[in-house]
Amino acid sequence: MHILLAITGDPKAQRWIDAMQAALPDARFSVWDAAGPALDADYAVVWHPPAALFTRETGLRAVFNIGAGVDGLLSVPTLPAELPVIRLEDAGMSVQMAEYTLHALWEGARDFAAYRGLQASGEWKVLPVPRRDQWTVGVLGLGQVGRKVAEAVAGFGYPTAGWSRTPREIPDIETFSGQDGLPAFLARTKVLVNVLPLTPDTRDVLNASLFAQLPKGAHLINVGRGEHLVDDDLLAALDSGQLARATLDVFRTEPLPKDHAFWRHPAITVTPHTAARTLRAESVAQIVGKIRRLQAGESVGGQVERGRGY
Ligand code: NDP
Ligand code: OXD
Repeated sequence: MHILLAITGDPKAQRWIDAMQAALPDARFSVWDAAGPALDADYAVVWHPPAALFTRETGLRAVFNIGAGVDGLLSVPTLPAELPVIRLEDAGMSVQMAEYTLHALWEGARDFAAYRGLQASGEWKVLPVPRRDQWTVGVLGLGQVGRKVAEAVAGFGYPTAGWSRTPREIPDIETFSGQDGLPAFLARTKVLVNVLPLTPDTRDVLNASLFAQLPKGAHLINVGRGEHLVDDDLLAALDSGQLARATLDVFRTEPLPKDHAFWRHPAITVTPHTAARTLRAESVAQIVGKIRRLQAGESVGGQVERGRGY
């Protein structure tokens, strides 16, 4: 069995190979080399792979994406339509996303942003007791990540809802689905958390019309993808007061260009696509387990439905 790694942006590909080799001692591993020959690889393990990989390696049985979101892989024009695409399922990312969301939520709900301002002016001032029932949280996307985020937030007693494509039932979470369910979901949501996958249906979903359906002074946390957000609509909503704060981890262009208005906006917090890091040990264990099952002719979870884009 030959496994090819093409992990764009990670100079430590050898560490992935070492970890996979330890679990699959009989397998052969290679790192993608644009100038190299065809390897007749059986599996590819990738992140934003080059288009040439799929024209050269035509015998692949499956491609593993070392992230939850497959938008960067599905957009590769040479990706064969029938090639199974398998993404990471949680693999330690959901708990990180929950931590990130709670931290961003508490900027407002526990007044941390306000206290920073008071510290800057040397003021000892206790703000009114926070009312948890007024900090309604709504999570767009109730998959591997969104569900964990919603459950974590609900666990702290915030009234929590979630929105998905198909109807879902989750204890302690008010659930909404489909376009018909969106207006009622937005109307009850003060803090909107986006953990949708990027698909043709969800691109630009965070726009002026959506912001207008949130209660005035709402907060946005975007940990999905930059292409979900219409940047100018966010700036306009913050300037008008329709939105009060935004915490953004993902951007249309990454790294976020130095001259982008988000960097300096007083109501925006920027982090460099780090809400959840891919954890090598967890990811390798998951991928190796799936390769073993595929080799045994069994089915595996996390297979992307190409028609719906996630
Ligand atoms: P899943 O595929 O497990 O879940 C996707 C969820 O989104 C499902 O609940 C699905 O609905 C819902 N959904 C998809 N399309 C629509 C739609 N058109 N309308 C309403 N709901 C929709 O994905 P994950 O939870 O694993 O990951 C979600 C995304 O989070 C990733 O694609 C990635 O973009 C982002 N991410 C970002 C990270 C970061 O560091 N910033 C790290 C990890 C992930 P249904 O349940 O009906 O299928
Ligand atoms: C992912 C990501 O999709 O890191 O896993 O953004």
